[in-house]
Amino acid sequence: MPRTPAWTPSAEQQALWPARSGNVINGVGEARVRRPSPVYWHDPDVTAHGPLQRWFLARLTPPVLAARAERIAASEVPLAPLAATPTPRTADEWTARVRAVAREAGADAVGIAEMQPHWVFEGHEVVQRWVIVIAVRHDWEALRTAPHDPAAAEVIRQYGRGIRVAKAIASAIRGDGHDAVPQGGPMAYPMLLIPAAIAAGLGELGKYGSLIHRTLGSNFRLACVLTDIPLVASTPDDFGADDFCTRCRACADACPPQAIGAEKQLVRGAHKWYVDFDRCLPFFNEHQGCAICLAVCPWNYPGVAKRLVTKLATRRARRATARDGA
Ligand code: B12
Repeated sequence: MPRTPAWTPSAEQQALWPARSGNVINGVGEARVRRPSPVYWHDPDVTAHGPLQRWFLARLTPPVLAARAERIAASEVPLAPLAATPTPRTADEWTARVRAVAREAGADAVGIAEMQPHWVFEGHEVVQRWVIVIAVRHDWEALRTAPHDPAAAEVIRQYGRGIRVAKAIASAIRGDGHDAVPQGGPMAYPMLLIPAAIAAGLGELGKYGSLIHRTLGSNFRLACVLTDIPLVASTPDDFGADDFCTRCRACADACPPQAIGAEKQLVRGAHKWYVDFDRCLPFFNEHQGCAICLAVCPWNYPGVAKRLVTKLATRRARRATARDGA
């Protein structure tokens, strides 16, 4: 299929565009592993693209503003007080409890990873040892309308659900006498969620820079909880999505600003799929968040993820047999 013709940002956005490239801020081409620099969804006064972030928020339409009000209400609910007597539990017991609370609170997936310093944005600090990562699914019928209002409203509604689930987990841990801190979007800090989610066994990085989970596809939002209770780390889940993305061009062909490349790139010491920030952001901004890449991804069509996982496992087994027989 031919690529969608190139899209041009409005004059209004072009006038706000900073001299500094977001790709340079993100460390494209850098071989050294380093912490990410704040680029977007940080304090707009301290980032080069801050004026564009303000412009985005000033243009939200009424359905999106209604979802935003729900999301803000969820983020204002206070955490449970820290109980005076800490409940002792083993790492296995805590892990089972955290998973149960997460599911009860509505998480569609949950995983645990040991915190890594290079996930934390410059200028921020995470002192806790563990990160509990949760995923909450978007309603598919709403999400598939991207880049239109229903998808934008759904994304924000799920930010609200993400923070509600993260707070439920943090409150349960605090109720048992141990501290825990929730993190939910849309603001980015203190840490990057995707590398933590990969380490926590929630899936693989897709060509379009979002995470692909073996049953949810990429049709979800992430949130997390930081804590020091003893926990058991999950195992990364490599089910073949990366290989699939190498052959698939659905997102790259459908992306109006052509922000998704065919090849992986070196970014802050990791060779990975990378979305061109300078191309993605203007379209994202003009459409209250876009998400066309999620809407066209085969992994997100209802019922498809399970079939793809089976197909990829069969392909792998066939390759292994051919190798062993060679
Ligand atoms: C800033 C931001 C954006 C910016 C810029 C992204 C960019 N590529 O530069 C804009 C506004 C353009 C954007 C767009 C989108 N975003 Co966004 N974004 C974020 C945010 C808040 C911070 C990420 C960031 O600063 N990236 C800039 C630099 C660090 O990017 P990077 O080096 O290329 O790293 C990216 C990935 O490669 C991965 N990553 C980072 N380090 C490493 C290391 C390894 C080894 C690997 C494998 C991966 C990996 O994480 C980064 C995610 O952008 C995160 C939430 C969070 N706290 O993590 C959500 C987040 C990544 N976005 C998300 C989504 C879904 C989107 C959109 C589809 C929009 C939408 N309406 O939903 C598009 C997709 C475009 C894209 N993937 O880049 C989701 C992803 C959910 C999922 N299924 O994985 C997140 C996690 C928000 C959430 N809470 O759910 N986003």
